Amino acid sequence: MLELGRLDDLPADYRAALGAQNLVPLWPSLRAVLPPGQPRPRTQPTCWHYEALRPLLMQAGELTPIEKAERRVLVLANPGHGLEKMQASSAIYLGMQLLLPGEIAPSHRHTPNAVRMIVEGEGAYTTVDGEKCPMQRGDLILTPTGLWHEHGHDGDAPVVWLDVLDLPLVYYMEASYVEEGVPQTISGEGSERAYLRGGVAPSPIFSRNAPRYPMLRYPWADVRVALLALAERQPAGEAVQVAYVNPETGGDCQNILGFSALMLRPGETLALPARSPAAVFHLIEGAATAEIDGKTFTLAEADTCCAPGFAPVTLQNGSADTPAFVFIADEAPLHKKLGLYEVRHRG
Ligand code: GTQ
Repeated sequence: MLELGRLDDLPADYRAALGAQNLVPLWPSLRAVLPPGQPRPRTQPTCWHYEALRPLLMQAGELTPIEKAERRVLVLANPGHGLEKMQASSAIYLGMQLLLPGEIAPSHRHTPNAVRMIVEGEGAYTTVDGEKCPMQRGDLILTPTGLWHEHGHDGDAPVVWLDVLDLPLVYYMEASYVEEGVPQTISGEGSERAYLRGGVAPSPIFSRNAPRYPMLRYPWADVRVALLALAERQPAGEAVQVAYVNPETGGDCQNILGFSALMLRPGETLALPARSPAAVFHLIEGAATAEIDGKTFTLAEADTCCAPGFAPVTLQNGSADTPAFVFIADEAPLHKKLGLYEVRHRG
């Protein structure tokens, strides 16, 4: 590829004249914005170990009352983007949130979509659009764009969850904002039970009015059962993976980020192809290693790591007799909608 002219090849007075008219020459930056062959992600393979993070999160509980935080969160920031950008990848934001017994994180709604993956503790709940969603370890709770949500805690020990938002993308789009609300009136609970049996959905055929987000809570107990059943019939070498879908459409449960759960059988190694979207891996149960672009991370329970787009990823169960369960968030729905989605199988 031809080497192009640089900015400092140009006379200073010419550059100043361009700047004064809000003009920029393309050619000194052409290779940076259109790199050959594949992107040059800022996103770096990065791992956040829960054992190291937890004491700092608990310290935040002592240092900052909930009234002074609204959401008491330590953000898992990718150094490749600069910590202050609070990004795990170009579109993914990750945060570990702490709620102490009796605390309330008040009702609000915002344009970014959020989900929570519950990491630790009992007795907390999120109320989403009037539905009370109890939090148990491994549950996935959606708070899609525009829906009111607040968190409360009736238990007696700290509760921690992982927040996954598309905040960096929505912020970049200059579309990010929040509205404050009032405490919600709880109108129901357990709507996910209507979808518990695959193949049937609530269907009063004379008044069909499926909600846009019919399922807000995906209990881990149910997802785990589905994975174990799948593992029995899936040929060895094929991934045991389920997607969190909208049970009305079968499509992704949210618009921008995709979510799935993966089981690694005892001793299993899974070489994933390089794909254009960035991805996040969070270990729900067991022990595993993740090799991302040649960097290997050892994952204990509640550890989280992220992979840039176009990076080959190899996941390995660290145990010979126990399965490992991984929660995955990725930018695939976004890439597919934009027509940018690519898979590159290893040569
Ligand atoms: O719990 O509503 O990590 O609004 C960042 C922004 C969590 C939340 C975050 C939020 C929330």
